Amino acid sequence: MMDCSFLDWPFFDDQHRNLARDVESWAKENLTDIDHADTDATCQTLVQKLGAAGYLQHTASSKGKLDVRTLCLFREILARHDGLADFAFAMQGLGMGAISLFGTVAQKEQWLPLTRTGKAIAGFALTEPQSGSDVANSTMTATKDGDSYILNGEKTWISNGGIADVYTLFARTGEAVGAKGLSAFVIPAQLDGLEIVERLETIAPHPLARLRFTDCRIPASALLGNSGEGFKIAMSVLDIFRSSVAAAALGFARRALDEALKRVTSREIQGASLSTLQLVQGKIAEMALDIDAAALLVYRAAWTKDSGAARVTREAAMAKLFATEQAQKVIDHAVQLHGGDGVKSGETVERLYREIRALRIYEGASDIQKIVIARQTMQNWQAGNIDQQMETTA
Ligand code: COS
Repeated sequence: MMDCSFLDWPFFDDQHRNLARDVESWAKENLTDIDHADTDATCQTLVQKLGAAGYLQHTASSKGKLDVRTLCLFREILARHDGLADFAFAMQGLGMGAISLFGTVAQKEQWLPLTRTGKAIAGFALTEPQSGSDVANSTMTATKDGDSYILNGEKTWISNGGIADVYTLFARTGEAVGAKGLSAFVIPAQLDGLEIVERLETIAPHPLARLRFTDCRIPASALLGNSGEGFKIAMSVLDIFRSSVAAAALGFARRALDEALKRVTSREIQGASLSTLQLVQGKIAEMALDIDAAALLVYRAAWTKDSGAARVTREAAMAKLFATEQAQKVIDHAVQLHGGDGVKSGETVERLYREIRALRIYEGASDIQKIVIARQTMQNWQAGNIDQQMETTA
């Protein structure tokens, strides 16, 4: 039985607690034995099912505000049951995040009713072959031509690439060099000049692709927010979704602990349960501690954003860095406690071991999160924010 005591923490309202219980029982009924062989078909089915259950309503907002605690609870629960279900839910949110936060009424009316019901699949096209971590150096161009923009360039590692119906896309519009010369757009996937040039296979398969844009004409009304603000739009979306990546890592880690507990209490060594060995107990203790510490960081970041903070860059980066790195360790312990079975294809802990790895890389690698945390900590110190806060509360 999973420990649900964290739901009593003061980060949550009763609506979160009720929703979490509802999603948990839905997941138990709908997410057993999900076929991971055909990821495209499975993701399409999962999006439809999540849409039919009404759950994708939470991935986008026509009022410009997403409830981050809800997103995190969904991802934690779905990831504990099935990685592709978590992916299907999360990408609807990430793909439409910029529209939710910065879109016009017309853009929201065109796309959100479709993605929130599972009738359209969304993607987030930011990364390029030459710029993954260094977003400010993105080179894909969107050149203004009368009432249109012309798109040229490539995007890669695009989740849902190949099955998405709509993408949020970031491209250089040239107002300035670097971060201040990028803009965000919302574009349909069916576009003359847009091709899927490569499908990307990974250790834990998901629909992923490299996209090439050749003289693609889009209307000026596809611009999201103001031109030149694409970098800030991308970072604002990532501030929300990085906490949710951390929540998914937490879900994987909780599942690994469940599996480890099942194993050590059912397996005997030299006539006694594995769970009686102190070295085994040491591992269980470390896993439980890492999980609780990660959960505190995840829901601290989510609660801070939901409580009205303008930016949670530092909190989200801390949550993502810690939860993903520690989940990798927790899962590794679970594999070790399973002995040979831990590396056998098809075992749950073997799947978790493959699934967790990418979370330490995508939406800002661990190394980038460290840079973000250090910069924010130094900025706060230089601005005297810490002293001021102490004086206010004294
Ligand atoms: N919210 C709002 N604005 C932000 C912001 C945020 N989270 N982060 C940065 N900005 C603003 C800064 O305030 C700055 O604006 P001003 O010049 O007006 O002050 C501007 O954006 C540029 O910021 P910065 O100088 O920090 O940009 P850098 O090029 O140094 O980039 C990192 C910073 C490395 C942190 C950023 O590129 C990053 O997060 N990279 C990882 C990208 C990623 O997650 N890729 C995965 C793609 S999705 S799978």
